[in-house]
Amino acid sequence: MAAEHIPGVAIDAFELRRVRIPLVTPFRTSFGTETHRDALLVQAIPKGGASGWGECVADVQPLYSPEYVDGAQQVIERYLIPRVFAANTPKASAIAGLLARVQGHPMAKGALEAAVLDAELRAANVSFGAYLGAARARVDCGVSVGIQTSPELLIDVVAGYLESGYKRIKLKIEPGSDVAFVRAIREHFGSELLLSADANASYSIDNPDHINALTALNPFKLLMLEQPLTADDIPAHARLATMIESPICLDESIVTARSAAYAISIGACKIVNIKPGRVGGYLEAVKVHDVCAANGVPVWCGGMLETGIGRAANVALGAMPNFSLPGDTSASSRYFAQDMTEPFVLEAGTLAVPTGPGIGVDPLPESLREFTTSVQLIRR
Ligand code: OSB
Ligand code: MG
Repeated sequence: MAAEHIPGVAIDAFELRRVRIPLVTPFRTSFGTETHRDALLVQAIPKGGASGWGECVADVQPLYSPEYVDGAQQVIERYLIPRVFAANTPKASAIAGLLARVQGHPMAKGALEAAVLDAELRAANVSFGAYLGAARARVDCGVSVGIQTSPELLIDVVAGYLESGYKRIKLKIEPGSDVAFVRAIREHFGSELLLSADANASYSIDNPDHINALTALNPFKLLMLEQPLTADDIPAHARLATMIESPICLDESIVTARSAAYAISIGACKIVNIKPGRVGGYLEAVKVHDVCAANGVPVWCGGMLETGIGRAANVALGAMPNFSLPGDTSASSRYFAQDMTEPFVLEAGTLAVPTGPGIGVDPLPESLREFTTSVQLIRR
């Protein structure tokens, strides 16, 4: 379903809603520990018909990327929504162009575009999956496991996820919490386990201890090593790729389809993690998918601890043909005791692509009541 065939919808107002939901277990990465998901939900309210929803994946602190949720909300209110309103009834496919003059802020832009796109698709009675060209009804799921205090504890945590049916385990690592943890998991669960590691940019190519540690991962046959080095140094990843055996996957470095094409062309990555928020929205995410497909580079859908709103759209994206590796799109229960939407439930290691109009899910009234911390209505 090409974008040109979906009519635009006149948006009367946007609601910016903050929700704060406790995580079932703290999530520790090389850049910090999260105990809650503090999300910004963007609701595009048309004159008539169903609202569209988008989830902004910016975190509370600017540690994964320069964006942070308070800043995202402010930039949406001050600089993004006025441009959308000034254009009258822009289609979702025109929004990235309207916002291009505003530098950066991909997560803020992506959330606004997602809300408008969802409103359009609901009005046209087309599901996100159908719109994106989903190639399958269910997507394979992996799980991203936070840094634990000991390898023994990590084995217990991973065992629990494998019992639930997850098809791939991703271990968060950082210098000092790497080789012993990966070795413990590989030795305990065997060579068949699809196992990857995500460093969140915490290693330096100039630090011999760091390079020794990454080289020491070679025997453990990782499916991939995700974003070992700083986001803005794609060439360093190409150099590292000649020094280690683990295939490199880029996350933070890939901010546009252009950067994906560049990274692939210089041999900086063999796999790409696609996060719609990081690249400025689902439409740019499709372009990243297409560039990778054209170069024979497999992709998978990353995650940012989304609520059911963002998850629904991510699962639809993950059903596109070149999403050939299990994603970080885990079940609701991996994150929350109660989600914003009906929970996404893992079955045989997969989640179902929603089939209803738009993202196919709605926030539950009781979750809106329980988790909302503020609401801001911005009228045309
Ligand atoms: O690097 O992929 C990452 C979560 C927050 C920020 C960055 C990352 C992650 C994850 C978790 O790995 C993915 C998820 O389960 O949503
Ligand atoms: Mg990552």
